[in-house]
Amino acid sequence: MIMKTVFLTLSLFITPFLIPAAHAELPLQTQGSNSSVTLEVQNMTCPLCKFTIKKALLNIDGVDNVEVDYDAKTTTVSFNSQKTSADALIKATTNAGYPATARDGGSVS
Ligand SMILES: [Cu+2]
Repeated sequence: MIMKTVFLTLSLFITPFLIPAAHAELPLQTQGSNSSVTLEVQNMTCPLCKFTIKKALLNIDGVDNVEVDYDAKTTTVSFNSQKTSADALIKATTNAGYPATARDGGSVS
């Protein structure tokens, strides 16, 4: 019983240190290659769709952050342009059932 408590306490203590460690493995070249794009996403019919889209995009290596706006039917993706591309993001949402296009005037920078 005591051992179990000690283990749980240790786990809680160690976890915050494990998360930054995983990020530290990213290569240093990622600096300066951060890009973002806003996609206009079709077929978003209910609020749960945003989770499907988010999951599909976060599965791509190089995607850092995904914000899905259900009301505006857009998704803004932050990604590493050395690892992936706007085309790959569009392909992923399309494969998940949500064809998308890069928003007009929304530059892929
Ligand atoms: Cu839905």
